[in-house]
Amino acid sequence: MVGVCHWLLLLSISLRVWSVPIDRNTNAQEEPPQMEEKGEENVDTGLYYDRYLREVIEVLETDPHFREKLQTANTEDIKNGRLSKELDLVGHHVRTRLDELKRQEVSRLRMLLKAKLDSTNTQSVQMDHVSLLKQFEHLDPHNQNTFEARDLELLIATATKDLENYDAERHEEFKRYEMLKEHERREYLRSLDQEKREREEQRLEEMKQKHRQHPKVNAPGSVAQLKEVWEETDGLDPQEFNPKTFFRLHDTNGDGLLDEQELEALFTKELEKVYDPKNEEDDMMEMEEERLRMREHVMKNVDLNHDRLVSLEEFLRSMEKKDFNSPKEWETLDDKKPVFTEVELQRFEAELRDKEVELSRRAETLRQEQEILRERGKALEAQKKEYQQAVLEMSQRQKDQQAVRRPPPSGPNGELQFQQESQSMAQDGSQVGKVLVDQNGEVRNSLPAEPPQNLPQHTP
Ligand SMILES: [Ca+2]
Ligand SMILES: [Ca+2]
Repeated sequence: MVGVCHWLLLLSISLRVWSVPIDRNTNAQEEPPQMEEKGEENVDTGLYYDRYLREVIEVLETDPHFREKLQTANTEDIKNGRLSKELDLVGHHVRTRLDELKRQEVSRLRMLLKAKLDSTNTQSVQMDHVSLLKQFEHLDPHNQNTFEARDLELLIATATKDLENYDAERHEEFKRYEMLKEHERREYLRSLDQEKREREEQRLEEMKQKHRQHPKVNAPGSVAQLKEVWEETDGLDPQEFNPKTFFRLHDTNGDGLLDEQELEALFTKELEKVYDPKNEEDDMMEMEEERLRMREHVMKNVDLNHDRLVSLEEFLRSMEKKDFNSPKEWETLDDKKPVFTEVELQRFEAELRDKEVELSRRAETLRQEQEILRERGKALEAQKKEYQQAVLEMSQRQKDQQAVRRPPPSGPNGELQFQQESQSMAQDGSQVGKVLVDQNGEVRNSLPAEPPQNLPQHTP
């Protein structure tokens, strides 16, 4: 049962652990354990090739031969690539489906590359796809059309490595978060005048002290800590504490193992002593870092075979370890040195400044481009007007020419005819130029006050 099953198990556990949102503990006490979730296909490893990984596993599991091999393979078989060789024996339709998945993945990676190149404004003179695709380690870039044993080998190796590095990345992310927080705090204080700054510094110091006042935190995984969960969370009699019962009670998905999330859930009680989302002085990001530290501490002491799972046997053995179970208080993040040094902070601030400069440079380029576009738009508009004017003049000229050529209108027997318009104008002639006197005795002229505009210009 060790081997790929474990790898897959580990993978699926990791999927669940990492799918939990960062702020999951803000309401941890009200929510039932998330193990009941059925939608495992919706959770994400956080790996950028998560979907590909999942789909490959799903397709492979549809093959009875490969499935059987999965059950009997051991860690060695995976590491030395023996399992990947079994790919040669899977059914044709499974291979076709895998080829298809790989082609989709390659085309997705190409798009990623293109977007990256576009965003950095890199003009790819001759884009060498193979060498660019080499930066992705989870598939073989030399063959972009079919899924081969090498692809499975690379996928397993890369996913395992990346998953193992995940905690390290989380610590790194937290460090950056803390540096940003410190940077902003300093900038803010710098922006105040001396009197205000001193007052603010005092307020921040008080908040810090308030945060540090909390009940004693038990070392995670120690009997004292577990007993507290037994009594306060499970509501059981402390006199009847039973490690086996405790284990079963907290193996919420009933697979006989405590995985990372089941383990982390045990620390909620301790974390609540230090962090309350309602308090301004308690930072929930720090609580998550604390939870991660606790889990790592327990795994280091309890997980003897390093499969990132705690078996009942490992659990019971940990109860016997005296040094692990010493009633020593847990050193929280606040008792530790800051997670970054002053030099690291300075480097981080320099990076921030560089980014800012780069951003304003890009904003300026964009503004200039916009300006050029606007100017070009204006020129186009002017050109359009000129063109319309030319068309108007041309059609007017045509009309004039036609009018000159047209013979005078004639009656049925060839006699000349009066034009209706001029006739009615003659009848109405009495009104033209007549001065009118209105009811108030004011003089009004029927002629327009101003000469009509836009009259055709006669050029000599
Ligand atoms: Ca479990
Ligand atoms: Ca283990």
